[in-house]
Amino acid sequence: MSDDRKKVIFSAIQPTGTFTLGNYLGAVRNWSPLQDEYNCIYAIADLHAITVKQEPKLLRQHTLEAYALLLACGIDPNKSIFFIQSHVRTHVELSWILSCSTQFGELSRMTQFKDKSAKHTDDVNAGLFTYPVLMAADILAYKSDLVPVGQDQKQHLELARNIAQRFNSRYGDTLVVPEPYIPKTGAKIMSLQDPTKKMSKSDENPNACILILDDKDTIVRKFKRAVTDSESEVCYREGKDGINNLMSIYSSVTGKSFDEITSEFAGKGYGDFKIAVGETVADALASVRDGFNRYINDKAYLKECYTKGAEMALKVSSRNVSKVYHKVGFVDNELYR
Ligand code: ATP
Ligand code: LTN
Repeated sequence: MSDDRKKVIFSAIQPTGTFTLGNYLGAVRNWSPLQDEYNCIYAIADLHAITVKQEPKLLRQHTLEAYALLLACGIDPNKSIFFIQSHVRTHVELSWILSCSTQFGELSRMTQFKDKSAKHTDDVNAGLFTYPVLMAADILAYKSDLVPVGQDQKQHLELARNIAQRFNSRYGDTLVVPEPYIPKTGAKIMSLQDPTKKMSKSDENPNACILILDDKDTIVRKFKRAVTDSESEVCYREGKDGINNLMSIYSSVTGKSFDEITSEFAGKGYGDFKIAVGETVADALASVRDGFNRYINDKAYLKECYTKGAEMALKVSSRNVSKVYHKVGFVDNELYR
């Protein structure tokens, strides 16, 4: 019964490729510890993924891989509602309603739209433009209280809040206005080759990012090649972007403070530090890799989990969305579950 008073958390991740250490430390690693304290709802955002061109076969594969990977990261389908976004039709339905409470001007100001439309000039499609409305629907369909997101998604969350407030003032209190949830850990991880840029799975240089499924040798090799500076002291200081990034990574994985890390490596060079960071990261990711290999090879279990997740998600969201339909003035539909 006390479950009813738990706050609702919603988050999602796009299956646009293999996840990086940035996605892991900045996002998905923080999701599993929330499961005991909150009612967590997590999705693989495949509808969002097609706003940029995807090879259909690969999208299907990446979606299942993302699902398996999150199970390996500790998302427990018995504790959370964990599903594939396209399996739950209410997201698209609510998205249309919300788009009629969203202004063209505010969508035009979204920096992700500006960046992505500049990057994919041959395909500036309407989905890329209305992407944040679908994201608002994901969140608002579950009356979510809190949304864990990285810095890059904050503007979209702010828009979701504005849409909810606008809808409520037009139609009466219906939608819950969500708050951002900033995890205690979750540093922004930078590229190993250009530490002024975010580590990103779409980086063309394979040495720039650590993939969650890289093996130990590859991880250590990439860290050995990480760009640093011409000094030799391991300490966190402005201007030492490469070392600062390695220190953030090491600190996120071990829980050690920057001062502790500086003492640990006093008198040692960058070479030793890079190897230590590489080995520590590889060891931390080993259990995720093992779990992934187990889940991805058990398609029947995956299907059982995502089917159950979608059933539960549809049940909760259709209750909320049918209230929205009613408020808007649609004739009640007996067929709407
Ligand atoms: P793309 O290269 O396709 O833009 P991406 O690797 O930047 O992808 P997203 O799918 O946009 O990743 O992000 C998924 C989640 O991971 C978001 O919550 C985002 O904040 C987080 N995230 C992505 N990259 C990093 C990073 N380098 N450091 C910390 N968090 C990150
Ligand atoms: N746009 C997000 C993924 C995403 C999301 C959401 C995050 C889709 N729907 C709802 C939080 C809440 C991304 O690319 N990281």
